Amino acid sequence: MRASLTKGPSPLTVITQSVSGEALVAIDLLNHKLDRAFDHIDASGRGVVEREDLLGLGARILVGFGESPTSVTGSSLVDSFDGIWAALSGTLGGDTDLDMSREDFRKAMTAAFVEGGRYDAVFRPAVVAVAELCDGDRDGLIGRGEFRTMLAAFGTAYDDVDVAFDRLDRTGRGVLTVEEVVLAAEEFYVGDDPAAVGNWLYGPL
Ligand SMILES: [Ca+2]
Repeated sequence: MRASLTKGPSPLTVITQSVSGEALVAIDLLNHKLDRAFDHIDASGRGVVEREDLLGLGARILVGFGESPTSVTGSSLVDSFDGIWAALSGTLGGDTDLDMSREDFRKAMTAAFVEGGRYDAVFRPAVVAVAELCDGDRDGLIGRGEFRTMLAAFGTAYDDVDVAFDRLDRTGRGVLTVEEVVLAAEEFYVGDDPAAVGNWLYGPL
């Protein structure tokens, strides 16, 4: 049966109970997360995003950590964010100056990274760059404060950061590993498993 979908405190599980069919549930979950990702980029709430908006998200992350966009770390983050935009716009005709609607963004993310197989080559490097920024002393561990600095750039509410951190910190150690955050991002952006911990990367869905 669908026990894995109907237990647990996520408000999304309530929504999914009314949807018939496992495949449809999975698509709804992923689209819901992609909409959240769109909102992270559309910080001004215009309803469309352009290249500068995605680079702006990268810039907010860098500012949060006091990292220059021209440092080695900073430029690798900027370059990888630019690569994501190029891949997305490439699925929509190739004009990198286009305005992307929420629906366009869903389609492009799905075409490039969910179904298109470009996640590892194009998206993961951006995730790794962000996760490594969170690990300022390079010991492989990310504390709650560093995680909060990252999520602030995404516009995540203060309390939701704590919810996200506690969900991702499966063993209750009080720290996350860089690898855990990188895996959570993959589960969030291209995963359709309703039970995946990574669904909680930005707090409750
Ligand atoms: Ca660390």
